[in-house]
Amino acid sequence: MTSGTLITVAPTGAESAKADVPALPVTVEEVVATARDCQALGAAVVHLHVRDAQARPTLDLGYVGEVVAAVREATDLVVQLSTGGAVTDPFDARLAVLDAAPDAASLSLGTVNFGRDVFSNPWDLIVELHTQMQARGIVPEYEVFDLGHLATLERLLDRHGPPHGGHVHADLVMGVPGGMPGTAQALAACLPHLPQGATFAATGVGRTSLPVMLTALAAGGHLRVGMEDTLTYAPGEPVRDNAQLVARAAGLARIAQRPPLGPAEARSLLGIPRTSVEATP
Ligand code: KMH
Ligand code: ZN
Repeated sequence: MTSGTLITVAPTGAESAKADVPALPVTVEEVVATARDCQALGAAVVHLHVRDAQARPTLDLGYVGEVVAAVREATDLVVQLSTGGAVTDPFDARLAVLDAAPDAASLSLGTVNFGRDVFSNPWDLIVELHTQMQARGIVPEYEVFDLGHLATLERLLDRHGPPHGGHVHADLVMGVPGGMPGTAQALAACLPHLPQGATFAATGVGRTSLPVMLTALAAGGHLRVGMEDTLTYAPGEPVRDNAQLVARAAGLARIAQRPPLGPAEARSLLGIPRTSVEATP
């Protein structure tokens, strides 16, 4: 069991509108401020979705590169870009995000219903993301929305080799309407299917945040929290900001006697060197 807890903050996501959630960080300044606050409270990784000048989700490399550079400048956090984007994003644009040369990037392991939408991740896209990340020295975080996605991970590693850095880290994204439920039983069912030597984090969407977080800590796992996944702190109480969610996760990790890892410890766990290749201009 890993002694400390890796806390990832996913501050923005692609699903919520700024007009509906005024506290959502969408500008470069807001994202940087949130990233700084969350690092101070115990986050070591930031999972980024980027917004344009109208606060709409975008994969435009101009916007993406600007946020990556600004967060790197202001924090020591591991910068993990989403290659999932929004459900409407085309595959080529999702792949092109890797041109921004983040430290890490998410890699979703299968297609899943996403509320009324479909989050499409066919095998060829999975392989392309995996092999491009290997070639570019970007560390993947494998996103698992359902148990079958772990069978896909096993097949991927078997056919295409380990990720850059050699360490496999998966995030169980639980409670998406269409994916596996955010329950202790579902999390426990995933554990025997993780590759040997892999670490895992878990994310409980919406009201599954707390049960998933508590189960993950008990099982030796790591945590992802943030306004991408959770907008209600307690019944009837909207989340104030990302820092509030990171503070709660860090507090629970300390109670579990697995205190938050700092960014340097996170890099060593994930196999990420301190200085990654600079983004291509
Ligand atoms: N926005 C979701 C459709 C990821 O970042 O890799 C997909 C997602 C996963 O958030
Ligand atoms: Zn995401």
